[in-house]
Amino acid sequence: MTGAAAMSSRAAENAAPGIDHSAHMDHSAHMGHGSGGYDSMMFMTGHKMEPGAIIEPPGAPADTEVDYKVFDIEVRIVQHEIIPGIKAHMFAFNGQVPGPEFHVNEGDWVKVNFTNKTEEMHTIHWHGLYVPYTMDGVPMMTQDPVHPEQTFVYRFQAKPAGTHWYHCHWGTPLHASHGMHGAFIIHKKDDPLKQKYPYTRDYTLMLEAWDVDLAREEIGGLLEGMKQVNTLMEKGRLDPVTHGFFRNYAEFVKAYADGKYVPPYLQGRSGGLEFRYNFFGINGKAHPAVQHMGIKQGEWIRVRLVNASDLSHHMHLHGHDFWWVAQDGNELAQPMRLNTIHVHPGGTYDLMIYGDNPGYWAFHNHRTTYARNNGIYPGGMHTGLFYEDFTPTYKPTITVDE
Ligand SMILES: [Cu+2]
Repeated sequence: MTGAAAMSSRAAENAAPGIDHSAHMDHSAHMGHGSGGYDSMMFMTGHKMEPGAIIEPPGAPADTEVDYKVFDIEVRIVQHEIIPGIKAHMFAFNGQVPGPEFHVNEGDWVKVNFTNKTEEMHTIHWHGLYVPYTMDGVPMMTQDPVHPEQTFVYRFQAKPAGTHWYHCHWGTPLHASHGMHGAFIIHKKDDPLKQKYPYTRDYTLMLEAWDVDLAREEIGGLLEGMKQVNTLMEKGRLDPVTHGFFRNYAEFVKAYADGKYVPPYLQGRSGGLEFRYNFFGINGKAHPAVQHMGIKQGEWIRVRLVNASDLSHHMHLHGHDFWWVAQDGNELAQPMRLNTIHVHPGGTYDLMIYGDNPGYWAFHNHRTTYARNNGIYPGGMHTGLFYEDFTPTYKPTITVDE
């Protein structure tokens, strides 16, 4: 009953004039759509198309009430070089892949002016953060997508502490993996992890997978499609039913029953966005272009793994064990000593490594399919742990980069 009541007040707020929502409210309560899903779609109600619009959702303090740390972030399409010879089309935050890494302190107030410099729609979802729901970045559920040349202002308090990330939540399978991801690190005051493992360096490794062929074709196609939709919307000629924009679940069901709308999953497209990932990487690069991690004998380093792909990875360190100390930003009650860790899609994993075995050591995905470039091994998700105060007794004939 609580869910149904909450839904009905929100549905009333979002209802277009003259639309009676009472019928579907009842239906939704029974069908389990009461507290989310299509019922909170806001697309066609109060939705702003104008380029240049600054969208300030409710739910967070104003500039005068708290002291915000302000960040400006924009998305545009770039040709990003993964390794020499391979440039891929990507949606890039501030022109870089991955996006800028945020470092804030627990409890800081954060304001992010997010500007869309592409012809596509986007949002930002703050993965793992306790933001107000109006700032959560899920299109059709908590906000309208951010249209071309618009700015959406995200405001929230940085919590909880730990390793988190952010990504686009519009067209997530393509957008989030193909550029729109970055780390969001919230530092804890007197971090207990730093006291237990007195690390002096802190590395973030965003784990990535790309289908560079699909990205090229699909981004081109999306931009064409979006241009058509934008033009129709501007002229007031967009037919919401044909284009699949509904205010609620009941409208969707009715349009389908009336034969006016054929959902994409029933259309001729077989498989839709079917990714055949052919490049894998760390921090925007594939081996051998991936940067190595430095360490010295007797030094602790912290390594934050963030899986920004929708694949599972199995990261293995040579010559050492590491201590797995946190997952999804939260310190583990019982750290685990491992040399291979299973990294779930979307998850973050914090490792501590102690330098006690000087040498050059691989740290790579042990699912070797993902340690290839276009099928050729070695490549992909592979980096190195390189001792800096180390005189090698043997150097292979190929270069070992310092
Ligand atoms: Cu996007």
